[in-house]
Formats: sequence, C-alpha cells, structure tokens
Amino acid sequence: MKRRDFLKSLVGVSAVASVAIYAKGMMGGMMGGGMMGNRGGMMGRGFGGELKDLSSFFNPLKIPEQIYGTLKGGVHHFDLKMQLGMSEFFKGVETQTYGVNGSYLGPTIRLKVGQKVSLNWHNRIGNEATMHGHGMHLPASADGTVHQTMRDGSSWSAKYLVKQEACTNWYHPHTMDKTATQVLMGLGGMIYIDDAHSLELPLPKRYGVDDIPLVFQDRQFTKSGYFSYPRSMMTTMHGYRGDVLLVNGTVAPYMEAEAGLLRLRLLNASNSRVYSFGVDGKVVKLIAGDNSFLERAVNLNRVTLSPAERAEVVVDLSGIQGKKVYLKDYQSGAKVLEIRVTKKAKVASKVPAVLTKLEPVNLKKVVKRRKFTLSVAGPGRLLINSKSMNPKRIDEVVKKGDYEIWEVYNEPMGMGMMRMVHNFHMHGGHFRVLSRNGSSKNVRAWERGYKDTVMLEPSDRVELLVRHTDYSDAKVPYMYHCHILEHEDAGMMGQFTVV
Ligand SMILES: [Cu+2]
Repeated sequence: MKRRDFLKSLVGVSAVASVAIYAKGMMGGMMGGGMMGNRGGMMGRGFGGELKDLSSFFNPLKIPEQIYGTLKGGVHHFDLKMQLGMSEFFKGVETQTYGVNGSYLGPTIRLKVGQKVSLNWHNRIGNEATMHGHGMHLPASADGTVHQTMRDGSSWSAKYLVKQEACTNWYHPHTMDKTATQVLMGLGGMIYIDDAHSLELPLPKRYGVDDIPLVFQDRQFTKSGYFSYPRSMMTTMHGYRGDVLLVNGTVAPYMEAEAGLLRLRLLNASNSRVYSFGVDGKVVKLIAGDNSFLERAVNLNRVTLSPAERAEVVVDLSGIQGKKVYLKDYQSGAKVLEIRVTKKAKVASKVPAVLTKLEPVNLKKVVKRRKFTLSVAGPGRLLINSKSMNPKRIDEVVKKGDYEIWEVYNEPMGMGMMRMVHNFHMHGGHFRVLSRNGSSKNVRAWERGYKDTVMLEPSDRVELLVRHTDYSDAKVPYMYHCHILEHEDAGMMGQFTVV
C-alpha cells in the first residue's frame, strides 16, 4: 500500500466529526488562524475506534535517545525541556505535538539505584503543566503532581535519591484537568532504573538492540493530520481511543533483531485503551511488572496491560533468522510491531531461573485496612469513595512504615456504560497484589511483583499490601487515582499524606 493511501484509509474513518484539540488559542497563536476549531462538534468517536490490523510495516521503529545525566557536585542532573513541536507520523504530513527535548515523547532517562538525581524540567509548552515520575519512590514534594505546577516559561526540579528495585518506570504530566490532553500531545517517556544486581543478570541489556523500550499509544487523526480529541461525555465516560497505534511515536513500525533473546519493555502509555500483548506463535517469558522483576520468570502467551502498567517479556528468536514475527494486541487482534530476524545473535544472553527476591508477604504485620470504592454516580461523575478530587482536601493519612491493606472495589452501577473498567494507581511507592475477588489464585502472573497500578474489571475487588517507607510530609500529599486519563481528569482521584 502506498503511504498516502495508507494515511487516507486511516483518516477517512477517524475524522468523522471529531475535534482537533488544538483549536486556535490553545497553541498560544503558534499556528495562526485557520486550524479547525469545531469545539461544538460533540459526536466524535471517543470510544470504539478499533485499532487497524496493518498489512505492511514500513517505518523503522524509533528508539528514544537514552540519557544518563551530567554529574555535578555528586548529583546527576538531567535537563529536560517540555516543548512544542511538529512531528511527521505520516510522510509529508505534519502534526502538532509536544515533546521533551524533541518533537514527540522524550528521551529514556537512565537512573541507577543509589544515585542522587535532579530532573530539571523546563516548561515551554505555552500552558501550565507538571511532570510526574510514575512508579518512582520519592518525597511527595518531588512527585510532580498538581502541587508542583510549573507555569509556562518556568522550571522545576525533582531532586531525590534513587531508592527502589530495578524496574521500568515512566514520566508524564499530572496537570489538574489537563493530563489527558498533555499526554495525548506527546509529553512522556521512559525511565529505566538499574541496580548492581540487574546489571549483573545475563538478561539482554543492549539498549535499542536486544533491550527495546516500547511505548504504546493509540491516536485519532483528523483529515489534515492533526491529533483529534473528541470532547464529549462519551470520551469522558469511555475514555479516548484511537484507531492508529503509535509505538515510540512510530506508525506501522518494524525493527530488526538478532536471532537470540529479545527483551521487550512494554509500557501502555495510552489514555484509556487496554492491550493484551503476545508474540504470534510464541510463548514469551515474563520477567518483570511495574516496579520490580518477578522472583521467577513465567512462560505465557498474553500479558494484559491497562493504562500506565508495564511488563517486560523476553522472546526467544533463536533459529529463525530470515523470518518475521509479530507482536500483537489480542484485544483488537491487530499486529502492532513487525520483528524482522535479520542478524546472528552476537551475545549469549539468558533468562536466569531466579530474577530477584521480594520481601516475603507477612499479613501478621498489617495494622490497618482502607477501602477505596471506584464508582460512577452519573454522566461525568467519576468518584472514589463518593468524592471527586479536591486538591485542597487530604483524603487519607498514612503512617510511615505501617503495613496496610488497601481494598479497591470497582462498583458496578446499573447496566451498560456504568459498568466500566478502571484501574488504581498509587503514588509514592509500590504495593503487592494479594488477592483478586477473594482469591490469591486470581492474581495474574504480571501482578506478582511490586506494582503501582492495578486493573479492575467491573465488580472486581483487589486487596493490595501497602507500605510507605522513607518519606513523610504532613503538608504535601501523594495521589491515588484511576489511570484512565479521562477518568482522572474528571475527578476520579484522591490524596493521601504520609506522616
Ligand atoms: Cu476509571
């Protein structure tokens, strides 16, 4: 298929009465007049836009630059500019975007446990914004939430000691009411955390060669190539979904791989879409979830990730040089990445039997149980414990060091649209998923390490073992919320302090 036809086939469906999010004014006049400003159009396709299954993959997968920072006075400094840009997702078609040190998404920030770091964010997007380290264990004042807002033109530094397990985290805005559109426009990127142990494991770890960051984002485009974001109650309730998948900002991506082990770091950075990833015709080894390795690798066919969740899998490509395999999303049935096995393996990596040792779960230590009910009280009324987010209100006060169980329930209300998938993300640290619907057997393979985000189908109830260590601040709260960004922006969020 010619690229132009490909684009036409994509936009022909996606642009139906949708609304470009960058109506004149939001861009601070950058584009001048003439942009589509049809903010009244409420039809849109905020839900339902199904991913297209591609027949050809013709763009080399973009691999974000990795940055290690500059060491000054014992602190690793990272300079990160949030900026406006134009991106060419389709040949000859420019799309207005946001990026970090570039036009779309940003570099992979490489951190090592034990380092003191300063992430120096510079906001130049023409609007207020924040930048949150998702999955990072850090003080609330360094968390990058609504309480650390940067006005346009200003800067803010997140300074902290890297103190957690090796894992794959990410950064994205957490701006009050604006997270969905700022992430959609392209603010975000990966954080790789290594430690002495992870660097010693014989796993694939050549960045961009056999250790591949994969950021998945579905998008709708208008006919003229702009991102569209239908502002409607349907979008708020069901979440934004697009029919074009971007992987690291690449449409129809392929990559070349060696005929050995390939490690894929999967990040669902979509606003609301849930994916079930698998490699067609292959069993993969799952090695890590959100915040840690699993203790032991698990063979599986599918890993289901709701927004913000991560997983690392290793695929064995030995013996199939000259062939292609496909990473697929089994929710939509679409192939999402073509892997061309074109080279001989240069390194003999392997997946060791034991990957890490997690703190044993001991329920005798639990001193408190808290309940969080996610509910939909009406159109646009998305609540946690019957409350909508209020940045001036502290909902929970947690004692530092206490072991607690947080019980999270996705309360179904009525039929149809009130029965919806949510997830639950906690800032400040990690949790263990103890049970789902009353049984530890229902805890999925990718939920068996340290996690910060957990998915809940309608009526699901999960028990999380929580312990907040190291940092306390009676004034500055952390957040918990649904990570379907439309739900978060609609108020499905609360705040807690650790004292
Ligand atoms: Cu939700």
